[in-house]
Amino acid sequence: MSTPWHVLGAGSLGTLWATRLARAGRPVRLILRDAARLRDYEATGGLTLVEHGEPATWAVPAQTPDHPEPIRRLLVACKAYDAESAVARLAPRLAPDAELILLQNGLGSQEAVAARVPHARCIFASSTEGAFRDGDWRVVFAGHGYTWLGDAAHPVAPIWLDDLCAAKIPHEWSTDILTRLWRKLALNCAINPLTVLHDCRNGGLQQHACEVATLCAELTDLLERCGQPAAADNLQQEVERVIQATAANFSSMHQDVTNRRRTEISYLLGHACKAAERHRLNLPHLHQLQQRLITHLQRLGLPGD
Ligand code: NAD
Ligand code: KPL
Repeated sequence: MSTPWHVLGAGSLGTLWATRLARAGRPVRLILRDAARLRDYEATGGLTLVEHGEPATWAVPAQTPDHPEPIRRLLVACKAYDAESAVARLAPRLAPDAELILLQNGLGSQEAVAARVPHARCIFASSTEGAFRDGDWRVVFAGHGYTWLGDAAHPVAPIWLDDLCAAKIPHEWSTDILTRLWRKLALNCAINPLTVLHDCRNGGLQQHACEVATLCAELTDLLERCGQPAAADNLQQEVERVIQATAANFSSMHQDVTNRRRTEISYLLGHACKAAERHRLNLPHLHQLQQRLITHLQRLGLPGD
């Protein structure tokens, strides 16, 4: 039998991956937080993916983190702020040749995970696919996109990309995954916090073009100082293009705040501000944006980290 995919986190992306792999006949195991979640899942009977309005349920087997089965391939599909502790719990189960695929947005969590499991291969991912939960164990496939995968330390692609082809998960092996992650982080820093502070859709930022341009200039300086000139290339133009192309959408951070969920601010703006400090780069607008956002979140009773 082919190597099982252990999927840590049965949320939006975890379900999107687990159901497509299961549909393609690949062995998949969900790892749920604890015995209570496992009972609840088993009573429901499976994971439901709604695609083009059509729900389909897959009885993907599930287990808790203390299950004895060794793990060779782990898809880490929790939020950035949960990834390190969730993987640390699984470290004793990882086989010597284990590979982890890290789906987290932003930067910072990947390094923290890799430090916890120094013998495992950690593959970083950046995804433009979109999914959201519309009930327990039920996810809607909202936006078709692409997932780039890469390993900054070893450029050779893993053989299991065949499983992604079979599962019809659009993907590409990337030899510059850090550039992709930095570029996405910069886009998210220029757009998402402002949509929260101005309480608007992405298109609403067209009324705040100067603020966006000032942030893009500082983010460009940061990317260049961090050795990421390709990620800095024409950043402002790309931000303006994304604002226009997604004008009717609410950013993911805006959606988190609306749903009173913790944001991933520490792995986006927080990571950018820390990198600037490390390089002794003075970026006053980015810093002020971080302070305004933290104050705003705390006023709403949400975590500021
Ligand atoms: P989500 O909140 O829907 O799912 C995360 C799941 O992980 C939850 O079910 C949570 O209970 C589970 N979890 C957390 N800690 C756990 C633990 N210790 N053990 C077991 N389960 C645990 O999150 P999501 O939207 O799927 O996002 C995951 C990552 O992917 C984020 O970094 C996000 O920014 C990124 N991302 C999401 C989308 C999307 O459309 N949802 C798109 C691109 C990138
Ligand atoms: O990726 C995004 C998000 O909402 O997180 C966009 C808005 C497209 C860029 O910041």
